[in-house]
Amino acid sequence: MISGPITSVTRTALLQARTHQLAGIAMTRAFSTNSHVVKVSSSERSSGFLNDKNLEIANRALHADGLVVLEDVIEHQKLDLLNEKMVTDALYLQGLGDKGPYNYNKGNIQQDPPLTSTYFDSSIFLNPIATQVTSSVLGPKPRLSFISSNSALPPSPLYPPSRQPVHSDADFSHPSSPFALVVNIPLITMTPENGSTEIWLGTHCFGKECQEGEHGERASGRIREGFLEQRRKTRAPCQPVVQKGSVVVRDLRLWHAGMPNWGNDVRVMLAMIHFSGWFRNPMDVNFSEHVKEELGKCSEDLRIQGKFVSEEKLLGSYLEGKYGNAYYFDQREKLDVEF
Ligand SMILES: O=C(O)CCC(=O)C(=O)O
Ligand SMILES: [Fe+2]
Repeated sequence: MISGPITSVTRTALLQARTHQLAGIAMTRAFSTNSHVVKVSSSERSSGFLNDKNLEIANRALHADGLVVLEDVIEHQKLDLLNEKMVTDALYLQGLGDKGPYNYNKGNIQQDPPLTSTYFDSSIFLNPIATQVTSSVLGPKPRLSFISSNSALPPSPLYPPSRQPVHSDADFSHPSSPFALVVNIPLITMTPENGSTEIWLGTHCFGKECQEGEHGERASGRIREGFLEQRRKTRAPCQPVVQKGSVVVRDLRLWHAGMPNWGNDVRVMLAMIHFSGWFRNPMDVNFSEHVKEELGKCSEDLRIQGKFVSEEKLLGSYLEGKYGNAYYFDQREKLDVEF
């Protein structure tokens, strides 16, 4: 089944008008502030492939908006098992305070999932529908070189509610064609109350000229105030409700912001990055050697950049990750060519 732009929220509030002058005639084009949602059927889910029409929607949404929501992709039970573990880990990481891997503020934590025999599940981390969608934009066999998550924690007296600045995770000069897509999987339904990410649809077309803060700084990639002001007039941001079981595919360049979690539950959102084969991102992911076989069976459409370490070593080290902007999302051997 195909659905167009989100229908759950009042549509009138979603449409903004933009006026174009074309050959002297005023034309009005409506831009929705909400994202396209593809409802995945049970036969698509079990075959691991979207039908052609749903793939078209996903592909066109990524080109036009820089984001698409795929609903009903992941089994809830699988998310629950991982969530229980990752919520405990998130609280531990937040407790590290200044030394912890927080992103912009201490209510938002960069957190790696344990890629061990108990928690690794290919239908989550290597989901074939997600890969079908990303490779329709990035080209065949995207590189998977980053598996992590962003956790929005409920406020506490020590860490009052705080929002991130609007930013792009592509905090470096980058191609103007799509080169990287983030596959986000929230482990619970994500709402404005529990810190659903603020997204600025259509902003994947902007470059580093809109940003301040250099790569390597904790608060890099921030969008300058003047650009935000201008963009808000054309297409305002939104904080979508994303149902549990959904996969959100987002262009790495898209402007967005982690928001305060006003609820009681930690909101963990997995983040796998798929890079185009030609984009020479050098990162790699640590997996337990116990998942080697499953990884081998499910990875023919992805080029996984990974290392296998013993389960014991991984369990002792997977929470030693860095904050988000410390990772290298750029490529090596950058070309010196003007486009
Ligand atoms: O947690 C979120 O909703 C987004 C976090 C984020 O964008 C970041 O830390 O770079
Ligand atoms: Fe971000």
